[in-house]
Amino acid sequence: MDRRITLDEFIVERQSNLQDVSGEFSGLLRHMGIAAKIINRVVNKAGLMDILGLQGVINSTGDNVQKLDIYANEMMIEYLRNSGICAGVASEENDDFIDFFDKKLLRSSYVVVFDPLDGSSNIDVNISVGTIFGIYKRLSEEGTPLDRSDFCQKGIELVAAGYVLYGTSTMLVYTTGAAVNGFTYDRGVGEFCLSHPEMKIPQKGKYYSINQGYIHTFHKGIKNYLEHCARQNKALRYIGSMVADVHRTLCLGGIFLYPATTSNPEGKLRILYECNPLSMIIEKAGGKSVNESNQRILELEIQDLHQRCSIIIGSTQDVDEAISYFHSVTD
Ligand code: FDP
Repeated sequence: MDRRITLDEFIVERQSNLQDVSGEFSGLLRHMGIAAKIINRVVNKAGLMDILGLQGVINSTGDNVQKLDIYANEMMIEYLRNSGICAGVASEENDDFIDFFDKKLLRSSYVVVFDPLDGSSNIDVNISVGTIFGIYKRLSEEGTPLDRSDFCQKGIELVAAGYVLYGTSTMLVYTTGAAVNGFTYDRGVGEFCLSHPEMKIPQKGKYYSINQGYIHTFHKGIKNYLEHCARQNKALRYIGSMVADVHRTLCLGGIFLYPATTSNPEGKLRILYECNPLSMIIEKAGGKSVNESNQRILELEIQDLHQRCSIIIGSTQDVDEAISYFHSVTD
C-alpha cells in the first residue's frame, strides 16, 4: 500500500537521531505543525471571513500590519505558549520578546523566533504568503527569566529552521541541521505528508529574483550583475513574498537578492525572523547565503531583535557569480 509518512510520524522516527530523549524538541516541532494547520485554515478562508485589509496600525519595523498578520501572530504565540515546552518567543510583529516564564515550566530550554506571515502585502490579492521560524536553545538557565541574548544568537546556533508556504498547496519545509525535508498538507487527511525528502538546491538555475524597481538605488556591482543576467537570458521572477521566492529558488535553482536601497540602507529583510532561518534551509540544501559584503548571513552578529541585512541567497554558483560582480567595482 502506498502510504505517505506524516510529519508527526517523521518527527517521532527522527527523535532518536536528535538525541532528544525528553522529546521536548520533537514536541516543539510538532506544535509548529499544528500552528501551521490553524493558520493555513484561516489564510485559505481569509476572503470569506472579513479578515482581509489593513488593520490601520504600524508594526515595530514600520510596515503596515494587516489583520491576518495579527491573527497569525496571536496563533503562533498562543500555540507555543500552551505547548509547555517553549520558554519564549520573538516575533517580527512585536517590539520585544515574550517570556513564557512560569515556575511550573522548569524544563523549557528552547526559544522560537518567527515571522508569522511573511509577504503580507500579498494577502489582499491571493498570492502566496508564509510563516518562517527558527528554534534556538536558550543561553540563560532554565527556570529563570529569559534575556535578549537568548534570541540575539547568530544563525549558526539555530537548532532548527523552517517555513510554511500557503501557496497553491500548503507546504512545511524544515531542517534540524541534517537534511531539508518538505511536507505537503493533505486537506482530506488533515496532515502534512512527506512529499519532498532530502531537498537539494540545484548548483545553478535560470531564474533571478529581485525588486528591479529599485535598480537606480542599487550598488553599481548589483546593476552590472543584473545586466549580466539579462544578457544571459535568465528569467526574472519576483513574487514579493520572500518565503515564496526562496521556495522557488530552493526547488528550481537560481538566486534571490534583496540588496541595500536608499530607503533601507542596511537592507530590508530581518536577520532573525527571515534571513537566518531561510539561510539555514538553503545552506543545508547545498546552497549559499551571504550579504552584499560577502559575509555569511548565518555568522552575522545580532545586536537588535529587528536588525536588518542585505541578502543574496540561492544556488552556490549563482551567488558566487553575483558576488564576483560586486567586487569587480569599487564605488
Ligand atoms: P512584505 O513587506 O509584504 O511582508 O519582509 C517582508 C517582505 O514582504 C518580503 O517577504 C518580501 O520579499 C519583501 O518584503 C518585499 O519588499 P519590496 O516590496 O520592497 O520588494
